[in-house]
Amino acid sequence: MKRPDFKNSALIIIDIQNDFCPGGALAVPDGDSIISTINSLCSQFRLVIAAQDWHPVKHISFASTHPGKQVYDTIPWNNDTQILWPDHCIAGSPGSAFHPALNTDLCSLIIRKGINLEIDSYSAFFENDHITPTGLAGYLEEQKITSLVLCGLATDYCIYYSALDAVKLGFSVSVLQEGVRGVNQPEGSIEAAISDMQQKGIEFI
Ligand code: VGL
Ligand code: ZN
Repeated sequence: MKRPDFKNSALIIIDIQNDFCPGGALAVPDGDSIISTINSLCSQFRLVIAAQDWHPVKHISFASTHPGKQVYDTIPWNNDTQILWPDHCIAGSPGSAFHPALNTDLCSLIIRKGINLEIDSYSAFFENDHITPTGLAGYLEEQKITSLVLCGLATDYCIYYSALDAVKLGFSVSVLQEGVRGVNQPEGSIEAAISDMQQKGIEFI
């Protein structure tokens, strides 16, 4: 496995929030087990950025917003399918806070996504319409960053969609294997996401 030169790379830490960790509303199995690895690597990067999933109450991605729907049901959305989640990462709630063990001291930017009531946003770059930018690409471009290392939660959603967008935007993209965990909802989604990322030239380091 090739080790990229972290000195010229940005580490993008995705959604390590209480609601995605054990005990949270949308807990990723072992979600908190990646935190110490991530903390120990931060100082090797030129830039460290963290993303937070950040939803208003009654967000479109919540099952509770759609009468008669259950968690993990799907609804058609904009020629796509929206999976319905438990209420999670409500802006400013304890569940939306970074996990207390995560050290964000070296983060130069914290970017929040999913803030629009009508659109979910898995990727840290674009909302799920794949058009509306979060601003992250512009920030990285201004900082002359061309190489990214992604870590955080969840492998099969926010990591996956962020990685694919980053490749489309022309970044060189790696995923920190020991720094990601997935929800595996539906069953098999972690494996499918990993094999698709590998096929698209994303390196697991
Ligand atoms: C995420 C589901 C819903 C994630 C965010 O961070 O991967 N997953 N919202
Ligand atoms: Zn969300």
